Amino acid sequence: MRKHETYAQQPHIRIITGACPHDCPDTCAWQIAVDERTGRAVDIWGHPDHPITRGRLCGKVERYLDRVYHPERLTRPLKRVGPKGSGQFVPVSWDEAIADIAARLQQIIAEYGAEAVLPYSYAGTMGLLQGEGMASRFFNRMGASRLARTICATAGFEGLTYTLGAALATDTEAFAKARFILIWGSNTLTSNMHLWPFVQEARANGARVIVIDPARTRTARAADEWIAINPGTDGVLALAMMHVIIRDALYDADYVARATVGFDRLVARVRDWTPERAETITGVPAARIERLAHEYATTRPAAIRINYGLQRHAGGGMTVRTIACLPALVGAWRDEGGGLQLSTSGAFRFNRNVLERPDLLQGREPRTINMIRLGDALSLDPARLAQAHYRPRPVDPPVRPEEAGPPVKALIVYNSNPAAVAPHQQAVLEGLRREDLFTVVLEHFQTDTADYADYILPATTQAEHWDIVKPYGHYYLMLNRPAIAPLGESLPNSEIFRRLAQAMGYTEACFTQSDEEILREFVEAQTDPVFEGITWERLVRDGWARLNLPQPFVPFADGRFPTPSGKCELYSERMAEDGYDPLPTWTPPATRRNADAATVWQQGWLFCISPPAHSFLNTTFVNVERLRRREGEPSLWIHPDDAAARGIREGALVRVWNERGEVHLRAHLTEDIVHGTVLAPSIWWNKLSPDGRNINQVTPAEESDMGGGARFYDVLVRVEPLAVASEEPESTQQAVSLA
Ligand SMILES: Nc1nc2c(c(=O)[nH]1)N[C@H]1C(S)=C(S)[C@@H](COP(=O)(O)OP(=O)(O)OC[C@H]3O[C@@H](n4cnc5c(=O)[nH]c(N)nc54)[C@H](O)[C@@H]3O)O[C@H]1N2
Ligand SMILES: Nc1nc2c(c(=O)[nH]1)N[C@H]1C(S)=C(S)[C@@H](COP(=O)(O)OP(=O)(O)OC[C@H]3O[C@@H](n4cnc5c(=O)[nH]c(N)nc54)[C@H](O)[C@@H]3O)O[C@H]1N2
Ligand code: SF4
Ligand SMILES: [Mo]
Repeated sequence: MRKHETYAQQPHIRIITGACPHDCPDTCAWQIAVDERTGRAVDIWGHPDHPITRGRLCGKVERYLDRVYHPERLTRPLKRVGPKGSGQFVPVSWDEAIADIAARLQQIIAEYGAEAVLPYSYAGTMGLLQGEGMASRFFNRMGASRLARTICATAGFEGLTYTLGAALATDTEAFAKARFILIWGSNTLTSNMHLWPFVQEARANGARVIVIDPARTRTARAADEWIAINPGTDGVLALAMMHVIIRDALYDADYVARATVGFDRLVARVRDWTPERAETITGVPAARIERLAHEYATTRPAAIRINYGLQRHAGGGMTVRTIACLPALVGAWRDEGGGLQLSTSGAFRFNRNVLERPDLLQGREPRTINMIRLGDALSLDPARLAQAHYRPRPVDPPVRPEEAGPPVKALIVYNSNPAAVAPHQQAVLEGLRREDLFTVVLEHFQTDTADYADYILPATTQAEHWDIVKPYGHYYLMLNRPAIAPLGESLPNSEIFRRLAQAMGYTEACFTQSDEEILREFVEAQTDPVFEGITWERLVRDGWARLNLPQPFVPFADGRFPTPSGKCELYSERMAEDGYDPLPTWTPPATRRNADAATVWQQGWLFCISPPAHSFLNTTFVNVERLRRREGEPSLWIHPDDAAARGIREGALVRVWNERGEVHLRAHLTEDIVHGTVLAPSIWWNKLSPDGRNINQVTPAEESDMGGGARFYDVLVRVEPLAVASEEPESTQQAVSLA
């Protein structure tokens, strides 16, 4: 008997349906069993009826209750007593904390203006309410600095949008119909496991599955074939595939004529991108590129799953833009089970104004800070602060230091752990250590970031609050109901901002609405046809609702794209206007800009990527002991040849460093990573790492090409046995500049 059936027979057990809040494409529907005698949640499982969840949660969220009831869960507001970063706090009452925080913020606003307050958040919860819902009302009313939430996906998202017009994608269920599946820069079994059953179904019907990745991930092992590629070179592979497809007339002339613009110019562009040339850059043998292009163009339906892993490079936006041209070229969008999936989020055409209330800005236009530049944003040097301003496109003018605005004097962090996840960690920590910076952190746990707070405010988890979650890996809108009462004195983010708003003297009615009222109003305010028939009552009853889209949803079968031209833009006028090459091209990683890979390697550098560890979700779950034990310890995958050249043996502690910082990791020698690249499964907590640091010691805070996106995987490091003393990191002035 399955869990829900077993529990349904126990009179004291209540079963509540909710939605996983995590930053994961799958946005699962879950069920939680609560013992009504104690009010305690006793079990959690995947909802058996949800079409994507299909009764299964991942190994992390199966342990969700360990996290909810973790002995170190924050249950009372805490006020700092020791020096910044020492992690010493005493409990205080909510009234005292809220009153003091409001007074400090008022003081800062009076002296420096509201832009001196910076909210900092990301996707600790993907819920619309506990995410930016009440928080943006609060910060809009205040006129605080705005935050560009770029740390994950903006480069690829922009690249995709230039090409297709919106983040629409092959339906997840439709992957079962594909006969050729290219998993490109995605570790599906780790970061998107609910796609896999559809991939398996396709294979049972004869589909071939190929993974393109610098690492032989568990997904690459499970697939039919692994194509090993040098990081940051996927654009080259795509250009060479287009070269072959056009040269051998394998493209879909009818679809191209009907549904694309710029084909002739694309033909001229890819003429020089021969497989032989591509081999020297990508490391993929020319013959393999030929075969890949033929298989892709001649097997139907053909689906591509790309994820955000391949766009964490200086050319990440252009890479996604280039790959996104492939399905139109071969007409793959015609078929159910053909096309491409990066994100389904573009289908959720929400009107968010009723939720986030931009009208509360009342015409003010506060500066926007790019979140990946947190170290610069917290600097008291106006030149660095100016660099932290959000400039998503090349045509956006640089900000002069005298235009940078006030220094950041207050930082309010929620749903994020920047001391561990943000790049250029030393700069971030230096900022967080400022004694004159007033920092408030809303959290479940005393994270690396919370250690630097003046106040830590205990927040509820998804088991304890209401929300609506918008997925990016399927087309079902999800409702989360609370299963249990808040633990200790913890409060939902929404309630914390509600109380802060009242203490600040914000009297608008939107600061007194309850969570359910807000969500109901939000659902009822949606007018786009995709929400037709989706009511609050229906969400409460069922827990989810498929968008009002045809099933199957084959987004571009008719050849119409929501771009300015109405077609798939192989040539994009809008890109030209924004300062980009209007045609697909290769924008090399910053680490290859000044020298080719061979030179980089000769000088002793290695490329370094740090994709998701299987048992963590970013830094969430690192403190759940069972999951941390399963992950082992912070490690570095290194090719045996690269290890031998450095005298590194299996299991040795190594020093991984560059001019930004260093971290100590345990070497794991393996041919599962391409030669010349190292891989550090991430993201560990600093304080749960043996040397108190993580891989973001070495990652750069500079932007990628589009959307101000992050460049986590575009970095060079030196690796050496820890025992060997060495010279200090060299400066960027040498032949190869770090990026
Ligand atoms: N278990 C787990 N699941 C997660 C997360 C997690 O931390 N843990 N994180 C979540 C988040 S925030 C996100 S954004 C999503 C997606 O997060 P992504 O970062 O897209 O994660 P992956 O799907 O693991 O894909 C990354 C893969 O891309 C490969 N890669 C790195 N650089 C390149 C490159 O230049 N080219 C190619 N072809 N491949 C490259 C890596 O080796 C890795 O296998 O996953 C989410 N799901
Ligand atoms: N080196 C390296 N760095 C990376 C990446 C990488 O691949 N390599 N990946 C990047 C990517 S893709 C992303 S998305 C970012 C992720 O960065 P973050 O979004 O900061 O992700 P988490 O580390 O999971 O931190 C989320 C925090 O929010 C808290 N939280 C969760 N729910 C709630 C809530 O309801 N209320 C409150 N107040 N807090 C809550 C959790 O306890 C957790 O500490 O990291 C980026 N950093
Ligand atoms: S993290 Fe992803 S796979 Fe795991 S339960 Fe949540 S949505 Fe599902
Ligand atoms: Mo992410």
